[in-house]
Amino acid sequence: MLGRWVRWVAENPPPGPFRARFWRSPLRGPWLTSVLSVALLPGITLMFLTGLASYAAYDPNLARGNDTTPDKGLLGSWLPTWPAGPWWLYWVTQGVHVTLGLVLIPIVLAKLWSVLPKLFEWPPARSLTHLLDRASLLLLVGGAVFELVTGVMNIQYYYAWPVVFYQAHYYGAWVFIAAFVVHVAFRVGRLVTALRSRSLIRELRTPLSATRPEPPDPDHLVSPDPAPPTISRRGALGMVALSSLALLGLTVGQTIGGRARSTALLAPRGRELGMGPNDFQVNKTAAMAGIVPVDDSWRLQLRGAVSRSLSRAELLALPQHTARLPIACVEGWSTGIQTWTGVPLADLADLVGAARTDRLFVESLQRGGFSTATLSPGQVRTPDALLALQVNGADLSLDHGFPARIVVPALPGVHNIKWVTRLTFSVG
Ligand SMILES: Nc1nc2c(c(=O)[nH]1)N[C@H]1C(S)=C(S)[C@@H](COP(=O)(O)O)O[C@H]1N2
Ligand SMILES: [Mo]
Repeated sequence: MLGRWVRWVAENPPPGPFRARFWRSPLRGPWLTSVLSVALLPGITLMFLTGLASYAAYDPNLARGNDTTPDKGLLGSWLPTWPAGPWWLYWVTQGVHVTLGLVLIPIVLAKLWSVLPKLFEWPPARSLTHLLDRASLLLLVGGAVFELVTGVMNIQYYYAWPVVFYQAHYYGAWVFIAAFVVHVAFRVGRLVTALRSRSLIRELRTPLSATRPEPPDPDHLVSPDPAPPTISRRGALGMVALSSLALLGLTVGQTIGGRARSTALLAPRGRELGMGPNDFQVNKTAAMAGIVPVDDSWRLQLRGAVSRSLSRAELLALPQHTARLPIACVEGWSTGIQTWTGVPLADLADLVGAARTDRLFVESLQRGGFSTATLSPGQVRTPDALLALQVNGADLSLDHGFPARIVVPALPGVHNIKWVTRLTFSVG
């Protein structure tokens, strides 16, 4: 009785998208899906690797001020310490991560469109394996959408949920990549077969008038009742490629920085002009951070084996070092290369008898927000790591961190603390 009922349900899908004839695009088919997959495969791999790099760059295992994720356990504790060079390392890895993430959006959407009928497969489960396979797709599609949506929300400063962005984005990435690996492993055979079924070159030469559906496939991607085509495969692929190129063109300028920034029309903040030599992008202005103008009573507090305090004039009287470095933000934008001058962090460490293996805890006049960071011994001791007092030959502006800010090669922007008030060197 029950068996007959189950069979009846399986043979009678509900109306609408659950019926195969609902899907009529003549372009859907394993070849088109596979071409989009091949474009995504290296893209997603690179996204995952640069994303890992991004998390590692926070040096979450240095604790204090960096990452407070509780129970990160195996997913975080294995991360190596982030190096202090080459100087462009974070600029490139994070620029690639954010820009590529945007560029992949049209391809991901096209890929989802190409397999949309599978979402409405009927019956929902034919067997236990089929059910597990579909559940893994839920993690795959859900994970991809979650990562893209949270990523875009973050770079657009739209914090709608009370979760810390990078924790959610990081854990989401592991869920997604696990589902992705399973997905690729189970489908790579079909992918190769489908790619061999047509020549890409020939397809790119086929106009609309000669566009025909792919032959019926075991996965039922090809419509059983295709409508006449209204766009060729090359037209569809071209549309996706152009969308990706447009996103690239409208965002990459924010990573390059400098004059290229004016081309980044999709960047959430325009160009916040500083004055004269300080005329480069400001993320958090002094007003936004609640910083009031700092006067001559400011003194830098230094703590190590001994404690000291230095006025700005005393800091300027110490040997000064100049380094040309960009500040590169996790959001993918950068200040472009600027010329920073100040006291090497290593000199300040020596001044208070810090050990070569000491970490540095940085604190700002600002309260809350991104106002503290812990730097590794390697970051403290690299020659271009500075407590910067000047930029491009002039005193730092208040918006860029006057009286003093941290500038370290390959360090994520957020750790280049502005309005520094205290530096504490210690074992941890
Ligand atoms: N005290 C303090 N320092 C800070 C920030 C902040 O909000 N407060 N923002 C950080 C972030 S997220 C970045 S990307 C850089 C940006 O530097 P800029 O505003 O000088 O361009 O400063 C960092 N230093
Ligand atoms: Mo940032």
